[in-house]
Amino acid sequence: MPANLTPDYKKAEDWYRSAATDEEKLSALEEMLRVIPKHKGTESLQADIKRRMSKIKAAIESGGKKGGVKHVDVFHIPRSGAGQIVLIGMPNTGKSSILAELTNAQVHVADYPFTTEKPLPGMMKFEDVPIQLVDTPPITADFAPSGLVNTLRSADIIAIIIDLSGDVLEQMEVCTTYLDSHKLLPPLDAQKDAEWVHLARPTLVVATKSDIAPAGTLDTLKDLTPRPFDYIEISTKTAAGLDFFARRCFEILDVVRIYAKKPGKEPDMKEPFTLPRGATVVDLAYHIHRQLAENFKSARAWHSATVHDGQSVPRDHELTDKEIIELHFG
Ligand SMILES: Nc1nc2c(ncn2[C@@H]2O[C@H](COP(=O)(O)OP(=O)(O)OP(=O)(O)O)[C@@H](O)[C@H]2O)c(=O)[nH]1
Ligand SMILES: [Mg+2]
Repeated sequence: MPANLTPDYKKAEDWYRSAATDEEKLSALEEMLRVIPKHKGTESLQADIKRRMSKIKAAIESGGKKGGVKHVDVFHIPRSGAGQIVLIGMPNTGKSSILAELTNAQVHVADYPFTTEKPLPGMMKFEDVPIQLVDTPPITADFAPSGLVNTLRSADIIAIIIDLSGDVLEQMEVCTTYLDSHKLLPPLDAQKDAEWVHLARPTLVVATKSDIAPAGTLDTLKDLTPRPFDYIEISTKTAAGLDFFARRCFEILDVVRIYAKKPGKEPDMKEPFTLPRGATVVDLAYHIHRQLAENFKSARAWHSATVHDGQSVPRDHELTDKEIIELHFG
């Protein structure tokens, strides 16, 4: 590893490591090449970055070709990490600023509207759990990019971004009307039996710019919004509420994190697996390796809420958050 790599380079490299798509990897590699200190000690690393860029470019081109025409759906963002949170909001409300603060993605923030033109993912961390945030182009009362609904459909959580220094009721109206028109919001009580219930995504309202908001704005918004949304107030300028935002996303995703341990070895405490709450030891085995899982024999658990450290657990043992699990295969 060449010495003298700068924090900017490390940030771009972290972005590359957490990138979910080839397109995002390519953007991160371009950034790595742009910021890498140019001296003799980094020459082979620069060459290596260029090699990786050509390989990814080739993969993007061949993968996207259909009958000779390249087809890339920029609105399709493959899910990655413990869950995907897609941000939606009117122009200039602070969507890209949230990614800029909480992820390594190099998004464009500006004080004029329509800065963001296509969705861009980045990885946020809650404790040791990576959670994917997706920035999107803005919507207005008259316009929304036609592909946006595809981005939203794959979301585990939709985050409605409301700028507290603007007209909050208009923003809420525009966002909920758009989401409702695509059946993406949980139905109001009167519509409980509606057949689209399964299409709706859990929704969180993120009220931004709390540092410059007139007092009481969020309370007015809550009082005048008929839906029982979960609200979080943040400022990307002061960082107020950002930790809480990450925690709420983790809680709403309702996943457990599990540290895997090989027999006779220390557990891997760096990269937990995340599974839906209620998942069992066998689900974990399948999650780790579908083929190996067929030969699953037994398991032991540590830091479990229900058994002693190192105790054998049955295949239907329900996993709890932060458990260490050792799997044995035949
Ligand atoms: N005071 C204050 N300004 C903020 C905050 N968050 C964002 N801004 C500013 O608001 C402006 C718009 O921010 P962006 O993050 O680009 O907004 P966006 O929603 O991504 O905008 P579009 O891409 O046009 O939809 C920029 O000038 C930011 O610096 C905040 O918490 N407090
Ligand atoms: Mg933006």
